Amino acid sequence: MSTFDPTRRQLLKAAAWLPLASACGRLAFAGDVSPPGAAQVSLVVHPERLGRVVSDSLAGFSYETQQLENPAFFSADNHALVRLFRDLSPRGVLRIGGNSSDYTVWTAYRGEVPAQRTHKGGPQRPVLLKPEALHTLAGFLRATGWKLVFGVNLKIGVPAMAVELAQAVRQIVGENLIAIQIGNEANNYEADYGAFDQAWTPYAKAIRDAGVPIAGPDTGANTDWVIEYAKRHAGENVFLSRHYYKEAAPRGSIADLLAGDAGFHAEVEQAMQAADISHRPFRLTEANSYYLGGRDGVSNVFASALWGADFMLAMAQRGVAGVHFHGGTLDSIEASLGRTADASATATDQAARRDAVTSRYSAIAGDATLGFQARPLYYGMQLAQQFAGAQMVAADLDAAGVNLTAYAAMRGHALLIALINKDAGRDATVSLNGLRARGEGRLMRLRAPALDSRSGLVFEEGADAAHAGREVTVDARGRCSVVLPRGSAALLRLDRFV
Ligand code: BDP
Repeated sequence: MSTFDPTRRQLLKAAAWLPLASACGRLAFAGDVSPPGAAQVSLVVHPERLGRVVSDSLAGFSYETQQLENPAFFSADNHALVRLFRDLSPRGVLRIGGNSSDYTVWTAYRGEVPAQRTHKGGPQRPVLLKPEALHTLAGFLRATGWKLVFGVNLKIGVPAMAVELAQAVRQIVGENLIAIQIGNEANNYEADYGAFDQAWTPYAKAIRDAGVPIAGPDTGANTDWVIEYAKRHAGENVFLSRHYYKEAAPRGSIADLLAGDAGFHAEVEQAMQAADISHRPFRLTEANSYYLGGRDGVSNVFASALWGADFMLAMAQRGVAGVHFHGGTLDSIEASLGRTADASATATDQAARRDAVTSRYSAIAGDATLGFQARPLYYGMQLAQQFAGAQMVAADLDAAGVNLTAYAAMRGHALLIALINKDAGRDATVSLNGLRARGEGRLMRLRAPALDSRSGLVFEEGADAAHAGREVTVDARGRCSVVLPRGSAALLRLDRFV
């Protein structure tokens, strides 16, 4: 990245305002100066206009089944990975699946498995899943408090093996298994929904007859499949699902990612209608910025944190129960795409080596040998996960043309407001109205030196919620203002709001 990059220069300039920037109400107003040229944004909060209750398990992860080939990866002994999961959420959901789940051979299965035809863009060899990997996975789930959604093959066409694997997962993981999903993105290999349904039905029947819960359809990009599946099968399913990626790498850019995806929001609303009618949660069981492994310099930089926080909250606002960001080691993702990883971990410093062995879009970097660390996306997830269990409330935003989003929710007696300035060029002063007069709380910022920063991120949410970030006070007329530099986000928590 060049230091002559104007975006970076402006961001650094804007960052210089940060020490002054958390003015909110009378305490800090005296010291607050709006950066010259900052757009005047207004947000009116309507706590009486209640929206969706955000799921406890909003933040989730998705990994390839191939990741289980090394039973040491998802293991209670990986303390750093356990901590990263727990710190993100005490009630998260881990989805195991991806392309490699459709190529997985369960080694305890004694029946015939047809020779698998490899194809361009898919795994070149079957994944061999051993019972030991399920045992260590079960330990990892116990250590983290997370639950499991597990994908079995549809593509191979061996329901008997899928049933045996589903039963083994259920037996070994126990109550921590939420559901089995059958087939990964079958829209990529079944001609249409009817063909999928026909192939899926014998699997679903056999797995359900074995007493194991199912979910689906785990389609890649077909909302119409979700709707049709809900009509036919919702009653037999624990939840409904599909995936999301904005585009295929190497297409994509920071500007493209931060522009958002209004078309997808509309699709989610349709899927949610189907989910609501059938009283089933809807989860994005696999999602990330750019498929085909992610885009370097976009999926793994600070921009992905702002995108991830905004994406999760936009989904939560529409009622999506979970967003599972796909990731894992570079070799697991590259294998899922029929490619060989070129993970030249030659760097001497540990952080760079962990980064090198990790897929570009993964929110966590590292492996069982090198240890683990958070990537930028992880911090964005942390911000959004603060809304878990809260109830969304209406907030009317006039963004004055700035690419800025805002979300408000009530949790217990506290009001939460997330402000995300995704604009690379404009700082904003957000005037908040409709707050409780003289309310008090904390303002926690999510920031980094620049949108393309890979490190140096700060999310001021500390373990000690009472002292995280900065104190803020609302004025006597229920107003306060927050200066939000370009390319940064903030979480405002006003305690004893009601
Ligand atoms: C999804 C697949 C997953 C891939 C991912 C990608 O389910 O296995 O790793 O795309 O292309 O469609 O990055």
